[in-house]
Amino acid sequence: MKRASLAVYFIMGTTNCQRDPLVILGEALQAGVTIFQLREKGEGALQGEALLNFAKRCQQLCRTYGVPFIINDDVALALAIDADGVHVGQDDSELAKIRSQFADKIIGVSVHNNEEMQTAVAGGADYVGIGPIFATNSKADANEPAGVTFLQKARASYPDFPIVAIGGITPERTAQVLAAGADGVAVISAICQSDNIAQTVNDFKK
Ligand code: 3NM
Repeated sequence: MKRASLAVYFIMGTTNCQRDPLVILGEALQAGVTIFQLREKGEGALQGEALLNFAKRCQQLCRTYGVPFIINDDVALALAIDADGVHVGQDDSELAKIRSQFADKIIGVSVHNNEEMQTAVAGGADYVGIGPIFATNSKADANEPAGVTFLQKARASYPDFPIVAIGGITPERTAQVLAAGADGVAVISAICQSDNIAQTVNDFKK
């Protein structure tokens, strides 16, 4: 995948939203986010048919804007609706199996250390996510904030590999994260909860 696609990586699920999620996604796409991940988690998360329908509507919106549509964790859902890719964590099923199911699609993997990064790269990941860089309220089981130390190491070891940073990232913190070697920032709350998504996405892009 092109490293530039990771520039402003918007992640959202219905439980992250205080307004209509599809309106929020539409505003974010209109404002120029470069990739979108549906991450439907937590209390009150959609399931079954309702999730399937919501995912299809998100996918449709992403297609309108030519933005890749990624599904978090749920490989079966990603396959069922022919999403552009999946993002998996360390607990999710084996990368080799997922790679074989998603031959030409995007696979992202969350990594936290060198060993996990090596395994992800060797296993055919298209990009890795590194975090949480800063404290986050959006992931119940997030690790302690790690700062940019591992991000810098990862970039030094893999000069050309697509890397996105995640966790507590705001427009003000973006320059620091990019300087440490990230190709882009993955963001939930700073965009979802913004009163002015166009402005916020613009600030991230700057
Ligand atoms: N993954 P916010 S942190 C989904 O560290 C997710 O792997 C993380 O949300 C990781 O931008 C995180 O609101 C939440 O902090 C990011």
